[in-house]
Amino acid sequence: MSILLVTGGAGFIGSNFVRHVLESTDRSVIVLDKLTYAGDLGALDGLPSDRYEFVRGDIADAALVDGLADRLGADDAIVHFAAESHNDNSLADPAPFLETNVVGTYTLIEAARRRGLRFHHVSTDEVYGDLELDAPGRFTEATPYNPSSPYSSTKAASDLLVRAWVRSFGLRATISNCSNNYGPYQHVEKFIPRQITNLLRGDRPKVYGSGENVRDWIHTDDHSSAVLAILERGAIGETYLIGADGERSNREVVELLLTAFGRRPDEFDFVGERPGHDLRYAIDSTKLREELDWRPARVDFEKGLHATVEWYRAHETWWGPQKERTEAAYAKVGR
Ligand code: NAD
Ligand code: TDX
Repeated sequence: MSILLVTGGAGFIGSNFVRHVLESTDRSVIVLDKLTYAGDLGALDGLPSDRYEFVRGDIADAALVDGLADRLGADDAIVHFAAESHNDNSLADPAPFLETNVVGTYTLIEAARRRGLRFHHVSTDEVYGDLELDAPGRFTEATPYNPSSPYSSTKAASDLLVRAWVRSFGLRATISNCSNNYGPYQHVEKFIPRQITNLLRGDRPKVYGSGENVRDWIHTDDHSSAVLAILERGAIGETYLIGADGERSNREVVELLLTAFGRRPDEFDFVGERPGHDLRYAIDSTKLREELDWRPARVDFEKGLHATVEWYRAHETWWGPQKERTEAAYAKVGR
């Protein structure tokens, strides 16, 4: 039975991955998470204590990381989800993004390369910048890096560190770049949970700019199954794009949510624009599908969105404490 050291395992996607691994394999998991504003142990409730251990700490703490890496062997791996993950926060204060996304990733790959450990780096499609709204074309593994925001530039930097460690030191690493995730336990600062929780509180959804910006949505369950497929069957040194053909404009998503709540589809507010707002993301995941035989399971976006609404309706005790603080921060910047 092998061990996965999962960084950021108390966050939205990391916690989903931990559950997926414990349910679908016989591996054990050690979670390393700093429990920032975005981490919550509630997302890990009820896991089997004989196969799961939680360690609170910072991925940029080399002594802590070395101590954990010393417990891993040739069949084990580090799966790296931990990040500062929100574009709007990176515009308000980029410093933690540099520290966690760049120095933190550096600290982990140094620990992995000194011990010859397998490493998987979780990244984002935002490293490629954006696509025109009306032009054809999607991101592929060959698209040049062109990040727009402090968040995406630090994720791009972390990807480049991993690539350089593969080439220079033979680090046994893979990288994945995924599109926008949605599902349970996503922080209410993000687009879909913000609008759902506004509607649950009787408020109106808030749309940036024109609402025409397009995101390519994937359920977080499918992101987890793709990361596990890459970890188990991916070729060392390779990058795989993860996506589920879920392109929707922000306006379309808000209209679907309003309809789900029995409200008129125009009952939302346009608020300020996000500086540097990327227009469109779209993923071509052919390589992952053809080489690793991966397929997304949750391909019906409207069904997944409705299930996510019901999850937030049933879990106000989880998201309620985040909501006031998040909306106060948005109010300060007019979004
Ligand atoms: P999240 O913000 O919900 O969770 C991040 C987790 O990392 C939290 O539990 C937080 O406490 C932890 N963390 C932050 N800084 C840390 C540090 N210095 N040391 C240890 N732990 C730390 O993020 P998410 O949406 O779950 O994203 C997870 C990963 O997936 C990130 O690397 C992100 O770039 C990537 N990603 C996210 C999306 C998306 O749509 N959310 C899409 C593609 C890729
Ligand atoms: O209130 C809002 N209104 C709005 O119109 C918010 C919070 C967002 N938006 C827009 C901005 C984007 O066009 O919705 C879209 C999605 O916004 P976010 O949820 O902030 O996601 P995005 O900026 O696309 O980045 C996400 O996908 C890539 C994740 O947050 C990143 O972690 C991931 O790397």
